[in-house]
Parts: sequence; structure tokens; C-alpha cells
Amino acid sequence: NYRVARPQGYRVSWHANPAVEAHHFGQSHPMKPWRLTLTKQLVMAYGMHHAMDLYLARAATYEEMADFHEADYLDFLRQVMPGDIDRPEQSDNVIRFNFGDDCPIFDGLYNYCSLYAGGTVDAARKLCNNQSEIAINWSGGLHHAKKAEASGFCYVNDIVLGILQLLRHHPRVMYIDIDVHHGDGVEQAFWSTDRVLTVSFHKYDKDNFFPGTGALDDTGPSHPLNPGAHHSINVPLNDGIDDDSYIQLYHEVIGACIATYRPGAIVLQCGADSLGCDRLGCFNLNVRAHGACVAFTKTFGLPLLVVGGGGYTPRNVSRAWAHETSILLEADKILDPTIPDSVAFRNHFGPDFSLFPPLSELRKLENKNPRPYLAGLVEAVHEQLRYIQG
Ligand code: TV7
Ligand code: CA
Ligand code: ZN
Repeated sequence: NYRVARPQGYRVSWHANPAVEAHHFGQSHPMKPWRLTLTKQLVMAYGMHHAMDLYLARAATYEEMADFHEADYLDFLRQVMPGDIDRPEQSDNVIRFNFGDDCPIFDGLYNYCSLYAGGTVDAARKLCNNQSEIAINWSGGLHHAKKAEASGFCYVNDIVLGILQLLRHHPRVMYIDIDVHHGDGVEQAFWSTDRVLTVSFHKYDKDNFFPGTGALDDTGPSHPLNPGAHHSINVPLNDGIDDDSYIQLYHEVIGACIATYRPGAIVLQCGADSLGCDRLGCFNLNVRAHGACVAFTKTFGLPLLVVGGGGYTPRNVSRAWAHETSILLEADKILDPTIPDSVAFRNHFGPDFSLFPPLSELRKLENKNPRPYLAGLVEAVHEQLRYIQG
């Protein structure tokens, strides 16, 4: 590796496989892997690929995925075909493993899963080998997948696989999730260990918003024999949270967690469905505020694994992740906020052609998170941290 000339900043690696982008969940399905193509086009138009080490992600092997997932489930995932959803002889497994509208069986499903998972495993290994200080896989971040169940557009939990790699080298790993949905799969995977502290910020409405878990008092199974008790931190929010509230909350919660837990590495899931104007989300964040969370996380100088996640308005997903790539490269100050003429698919960014459109103005949502409510959340997190030792 001969990247020695960058005068300041961290060594950043980019892990991707363009084959991921070509998969289709189906016409009306909100998950569009194509948003990764748009992200990459923006990153390249800004020249950011010159400042990172680029790695072609390999497919995770069956054995690597079996570090978390059950063999029965992986066997099904490996052999299932699009028509199976309606085949009576497969219906037991389709139901048992939760395939259906949210998690359809599409062409190349196993290939898709093993490629995004391979990117996250590779990224984690680069951090462990000291070949990278910040490793990015925007195709990963699929936080709902369970060990033997697909859930919420997620099939293989690449985050869990990445954290398992990091745990080989670091006594404690912290997981942060700014997707608008609760990071339930990652939380559950590490429920019984004190070696992972999970923190998810999300919209919480038990009956009306997926997945319905992640209440403030869901802090991990509380039993004197469970070392993982208290090691799940949940920050449940209501509709319309704005830039200033979210940034302040993020600083207070994450600052306190890192100070107490003293992790050796951080995994940051940057789901972009927490932006304003998202097709599924209900927050009111602008691209800069979403990025401010990434910037704050980076200030701790710990090995950082950055993954994507949700994000259902592709033009804004790509804006956020391109901007966040520039933050990780410490190049955000020199990017022109007007999207370069040379970018492919430039029509998607009109009429403003700005990296920072006023998302919070375009779809005004009342902020149903009053100050005292947010102060209560911070207080509860401080209280919970009293049980935690770093
Ligand atoms: C990480 N919301 C994943 C977020 C997963 C959210 C859901 C949909 C949805 C699915 C579609 C579709 C949709 C417009 C939106 C209770 C249900 C209601 C399926 C129709 N349009 C992440 C998962 C969530 C599928 N699921 O965190 C095909 O919205 O609320 C639910 C569950 C039952 C199933 N139905 C939805 O961001 C990547 N699904 C259109 C076509
Ligand atoms: Ca979340
Ligand atoms: Zn989401």
C-alpha cells in the first residue's frame, strides 16, 4: 500500500461490488439497490475515488455467513428461486424464514446477499489488519436480519458479521444506528454479551411503525447472570425531528456512551431514511445534519466501519452518502455544493442540482419531539450508563 501522501486525515478504504447494484427487489418495492450506482457516480464526479483505497468486495463465503446465520436458513437462501414463493412444497420454509412482500425472493438473491456481506466482512478485516482506519461499505447496513429469518428488506446481517470480525481484535465494539428504523437484528444478536454496546436512534411507535421494538426501557434482558443486560441503548423518537434537536441529542448520547464504554472500534450504520422527504421515513433531517453525526463519530479517532442501510428516495440517499464520504476523507470543505456537470444521471438532482437541497422545507413536518422529551431521553441514557463499565 503506497498511499502515504495524504498530509492529514485517516486512511479510508471503500468496499463495493457493482454487481450488487444490478439486483431488483421488484417494481413497487421501495428498496432500490440502484441508489448505490447513483452514490458512486456522485463520489466519482467529485473525484473522491482518488483519495481512498478502492477494493472490489468479494462474496462472503457460506462459512463466513454461518458465523451468525443458521445452516438451515442459509441452505434455503442458497437454493431458493423466484417462483418458490408460490410453490406449496416450499411454503413451510417461506413462512418460517419470513419471505414475502417485504423480503421477496428475486433473481440472484444469494449472490446479492453474499456480496453486500462480503463488503462488510472485508471492511472489518482491513480495520483489524491496520490496513485501513475508516472502512466504508454503502451496500451493507442491513440491520433487521436475524440468525434464521429475513426481515424488513434484510436477509443476511452483514453488520453482525462485521462486528464478529472486530471482536477478534477489540475487547469492546460500539454499534451506532441512525437509520429511522430500530436496529433490532444487531441488538438481538449481542443481547447476551457486554462486549458490544448497541445504540439505535429511531422512530418508535409500537403498533404503527416497523419493527415496533426499541422502546427506551428495552435495554437488554435484565438478569444478574446476563452480562449483556443494559448493553442495548434505545433512543425512541417521534415524527419530524429537526436538525438542531437531532444533532444535540446525538452529541449528548454518543459522547456519553463513548466516554463510559471506551470501545476499541465503532460500527456506524448510516441509514438515509432518517432524512427529510424519505419515502418511508418521517424525520425532518437535512443532508448536513445527517452528516454531522458521521463527523462527530469520526472525532473520536477510533477504527470506524461505516455502512449504509435504509434510504428510499435515491437522489437524497446518494447526496447523503457522497457527502458523508467527503466528511470521512476530510474533503467536505472543498466540495462544490453544486453537483458537478460531469455526473452521470445528473437529471436526478434537478432542479436545484445542489448537494444540500432544503429537505426540511420541501415537506414540512411538525416536530413532535419537544425539548423536555429529548432531555428526558438523555437523562435516561445517563442513568443506564451507570450500569456499564468500559
Ligand atoms: C433497513 N415499510 C428496512 C426497513 C424495513 C421496513 C415496511 C414497506 C413496504 C414494503 C413493500 C412496498 C412498502 C410503501 C414499508 C408490516 C408490514 C407492512 C408489505 C407491503 N411498499 C431498513 C419494513 C416495513 C413491499 N414493513 O431499516 C413491496 O411501503 O411495516 C412493515 C410490515 C407487512 C408487510 N407489508 C408492509 O430501512 C434497510 N414495508 C411495496 C412493494
Ligand atoms: Ca436506527
Ligand atoms: Zn430503515
